[in-house]
Amino acid sequence: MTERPAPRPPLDPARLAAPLGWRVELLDATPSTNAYVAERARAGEEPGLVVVTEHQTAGRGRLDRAWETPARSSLTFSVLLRPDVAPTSWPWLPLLTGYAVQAALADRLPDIALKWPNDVLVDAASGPGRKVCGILVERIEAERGPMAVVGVGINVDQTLDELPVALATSVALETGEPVERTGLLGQVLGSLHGLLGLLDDTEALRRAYADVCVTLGRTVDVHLPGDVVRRGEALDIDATGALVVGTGDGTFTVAAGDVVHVRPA
Ligand code: BT5
Repeated sequence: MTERPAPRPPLDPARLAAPLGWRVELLDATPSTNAYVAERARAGEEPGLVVVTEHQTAGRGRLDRAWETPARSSLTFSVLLRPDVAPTSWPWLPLLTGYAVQAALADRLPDIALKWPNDVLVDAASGPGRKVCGILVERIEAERGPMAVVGVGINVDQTLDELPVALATSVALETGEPVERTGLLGQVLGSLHGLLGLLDDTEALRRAYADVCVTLGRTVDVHLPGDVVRRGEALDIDATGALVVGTGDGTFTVAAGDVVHVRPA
């Protein structure tokens, strides 16, 4: 007879260390924390709301892709923000979020890295890597101006057969140890909250981001809408957070919002 695995423990809001001024709400299940928080924002919610769910049943990725996670296996949450920065700095928010997640996980996953624009990967130094976290930042028009819904999905405790795609992993799979999700959630929220100030200094953010970004220096295929693929060497991140790609004919830049995929060539 095969032994049933022990049920996964729930998150414990009483033990969650939430950043000052952020209000954390925990839902048993919801289709998408991004959709839920966007709705609350349109209904007048103030920045600082954090919604976490134990079971996201219709999680969204970029460009209508799906984000799939079994109940209690991961961290799926969204933070509502009203960044008080110039419109040119907004594209940095998803990159900053990836940076904050990698900073929070770096103790446990020393080879964690970012793939531009905002995939958080492990073991990506010489290959495609495995995705441990996905980020979806959406801008919404609320009554009192634009707001950002910062959505984060971190694979924490999934087993290999609970991951929806081959090049995915979870923190527990990588470390071989169980992970206490409430503590990790507190660390990730603290990291994001603490690093948000970098939006005011995008040059410092650019340098910090470039340091942990495995895309730079690689030959990449940039997949654009309409099945257009452009190959070149990823040279730099520019002041707006766009990727600068060198080709035999010069350079081109591509903004995070315009890209379908960036893949090692
Ligand atoms: C992302 O999109 O990576 C953004 C994912 C954001 C999820 C969070 S969870 C909280 C919040 N609420 C939401 O509804 N969403 C946000 P993208 O780069 O488009 O990657 C999506 C692709 O990743 C899919 O097409 C699959 O190939 C793959 N994928 C799906 N689930 C995955 C998982 N758990 N781990 C790794 N890869 C996954």
